Amino acid sequence: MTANGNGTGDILGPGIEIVAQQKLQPDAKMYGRMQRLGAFFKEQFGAEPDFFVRVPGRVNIIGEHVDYCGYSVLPMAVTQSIVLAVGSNPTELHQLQLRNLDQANFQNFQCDLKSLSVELPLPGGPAWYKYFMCGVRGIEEHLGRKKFSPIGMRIAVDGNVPLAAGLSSSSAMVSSAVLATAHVQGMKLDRKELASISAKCEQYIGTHSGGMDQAIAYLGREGCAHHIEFHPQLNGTPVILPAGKCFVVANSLAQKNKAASSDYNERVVECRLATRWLARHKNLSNWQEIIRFIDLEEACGMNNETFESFIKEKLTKWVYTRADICQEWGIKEQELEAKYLTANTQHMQQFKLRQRALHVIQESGRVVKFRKICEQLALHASEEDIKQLGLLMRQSHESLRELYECSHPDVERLIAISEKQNVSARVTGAGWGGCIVAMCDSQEDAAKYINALKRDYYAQLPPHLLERHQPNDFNEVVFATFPGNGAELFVP
Ligand code: NG1
Repeated sequence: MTANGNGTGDILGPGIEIVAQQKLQPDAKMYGRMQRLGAFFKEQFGAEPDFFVRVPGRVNIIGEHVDYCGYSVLPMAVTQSIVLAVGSNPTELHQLQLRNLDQANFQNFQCDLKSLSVELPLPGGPAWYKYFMCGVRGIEEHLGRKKFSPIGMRIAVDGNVPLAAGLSSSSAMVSSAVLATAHVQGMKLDRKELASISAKCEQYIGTHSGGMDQAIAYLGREGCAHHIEFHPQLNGTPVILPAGKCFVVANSLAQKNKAASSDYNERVVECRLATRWLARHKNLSNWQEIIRFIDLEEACGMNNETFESFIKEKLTKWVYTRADICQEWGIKEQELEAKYLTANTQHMQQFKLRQRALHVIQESGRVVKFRKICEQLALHASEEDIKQLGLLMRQSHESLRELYECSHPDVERLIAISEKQNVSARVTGAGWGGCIVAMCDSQEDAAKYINALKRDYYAQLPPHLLERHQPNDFNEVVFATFPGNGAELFVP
């Protein structure tokens, strides 16, 4: 086993990188935070934790709403993270006990690991601990009931990833639960395997998401973004962002809890319907089973350009009704609902297949171009290339607003201020609120841009938000961000 030099893990051979156990040193960045969490753990459970887990949130630089269609994305891990202090429970062998450091907002939770279930209430978002339960259940399913030992776990949680803001707080929680449970169960901590388990089990929460957040949560590396591919298998390639450029995250403070609404799954359903529609036009006998654009592209030997022309040729309407789809496929509405809609999209009457498909194909092309330009820039700086990066970010946002319809008036206000400052910006994450990510030419430019946002957006917030964020000069809601490490495991 050799250390990979970045402190994030050990390399066990080609393609296998594990989450290595690190000794928690007093000079470690997380030392203070872990000490505080360890003290809280002791106060709650009367014992010291056995180990700590840290899993970051992420900001996606480009490649939005393409992961569940099989296409690659370009995120980076942020410094905000979920930290867990974990100990076994010697007295109550099958009990899982969860405590959140933020006692005022997150209730305590306890359950029996022998009868684990993640039942979700229908209206409203899931309680915070359900995300944790997803992770425990993910490991249980992975190992199988027989191999999964219901070893009691005591967990103290501390999270500082902004909630429902597109920075992947939910996946950081699910992935941290997967890592902690996997370690307690004595599993080999292979980063890609844990990322895949985390992506799969987060679906228990009800969203049919892709695997971007969980992949970067494990594969992130200090100093670089990652080009994450999902097809033919999960792969992450470090991408050096252009020297001197500074990425800024600004939270619109319009919260969007994906699991409490059907918007996200509606887009997933539209993409799946569009894929099948096109596959049928290609006379593929298994058209019903093809649900990701990337699989169709591959099956038909198309490339990005030919695929786009094909979409324009075969999806000619702006809106498809249930009747349009049923007639084309020779099915009844009941079959459409049962086979093609998800539990929370049964109400859908209209489907914007053309717009969604065009966004996905064009956005996937932008990701590949963005990576190529970054690679060229690493060899020699070019003003023209830098401009292209900015243009790709702006095009991505425009497409998300117009074709994917997942922006929000508050996000648009942030984008308009960015335009005025001549800064390229786009909504990041699922959208419908949440954060934007912007690219500034230097740290000084980023500071000026942040001041402009504070003056023109944050200082104008309604009183209840001003009261919460002004005392800290809005530093938690608008900040420069630098690529951080993926999941880490520390022993005291
Ligand atoms: P957010 O909502 O930002 O965590 C979601 C999905 C991603 C991806 C993006 C859109 C989850 C856990 N994550 O991210 O997989 O599809 O939207 O690009 O649902």
